[in-house]
Amino acid sequence: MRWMIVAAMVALVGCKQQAAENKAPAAGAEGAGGAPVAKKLSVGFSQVGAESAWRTAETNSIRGEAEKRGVDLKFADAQGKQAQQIQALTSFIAQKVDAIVLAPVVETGWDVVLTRAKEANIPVILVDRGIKTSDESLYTTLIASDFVEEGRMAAEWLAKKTNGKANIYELQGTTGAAPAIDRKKGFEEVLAKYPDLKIIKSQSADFTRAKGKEVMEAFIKSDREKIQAVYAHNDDMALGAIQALDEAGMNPGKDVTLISVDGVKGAFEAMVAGKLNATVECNPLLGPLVFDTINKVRAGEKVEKFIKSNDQLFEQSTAAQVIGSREY
Ligand code: GYE
Repeated sequence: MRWMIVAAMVALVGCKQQAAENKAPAAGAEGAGGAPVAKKLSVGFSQVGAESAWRTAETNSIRGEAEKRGVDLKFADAQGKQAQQIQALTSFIAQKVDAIVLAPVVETGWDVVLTRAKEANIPVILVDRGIKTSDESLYTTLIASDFVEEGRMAAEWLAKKTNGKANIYELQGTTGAAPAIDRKKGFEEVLAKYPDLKIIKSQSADFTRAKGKEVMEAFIKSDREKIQAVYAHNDDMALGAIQALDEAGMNPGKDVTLISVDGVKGAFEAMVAGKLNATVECNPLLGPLVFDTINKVRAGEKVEKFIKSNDQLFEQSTAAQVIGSREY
């Protein structure tokens, strides 16, 4: 009897050890008893804020993917302030994270903090917005859409829709942000070919629905009879503008042609309702690509400097068919 108990105990200990070994994928790390312990990948993510439905979709995609993969994600919401993003990055560097994911609110002013990340050997992955820097080695790659191309697509569509003739009112994104600068640039590039397609007024509404409504109200107050088209750098601002036009009794989608960028659910709903005319998609579901890229970089594989999402334009006429399959 006694030998049986001893044998059972030996077998049990053996089993436990085997289980511990199976659970130990990490290289180098060792637990208290000498058994290897898994080290989670730690990633710091500095997000702009929560100004738009697009951004919320991006946050959910990156957080959701981190959870799925068991990544220790340190998430910092900067509430639209670059100073807070710099603070977050400084703290990620102090915590010696394995990688930093940065969605930069504006294009300039990153060199000092990114130099610190580089000195600490922490790869920086830019997501959704690019930066201007004199030293491209300060970041590993940019995963984003081509905003200049989005602006061009919006203008070509509007030119066709209006036969090259319209008074346009533009709602710009956050001043100094890559998507605001580039969506304007691409749009104006195409406008140069159409002398009667003109931007009459252009103002920043910070990518939010509330400011989109406010700025549109001011445009209506001063220019009511002139307004024929609205180009908004994102859907949220267009939705705010639609509200202002509705309240002024101006028939958005019919008397006033509206086009915006992002392709969020709310934009599709507005198209189905006949109030928004078109939207240029910009993919926010970057989570899987972000972590695949981090893994590649850590494995020493070379990655492209610009990993581009492919976007397409959606019109009112197909919105009802497509809306059910939209993921954000
Ligand atoms: O279009 C807008 C958001 O950086 C691409 O930021 C992103 C933009 C997006 O607030 O809705």
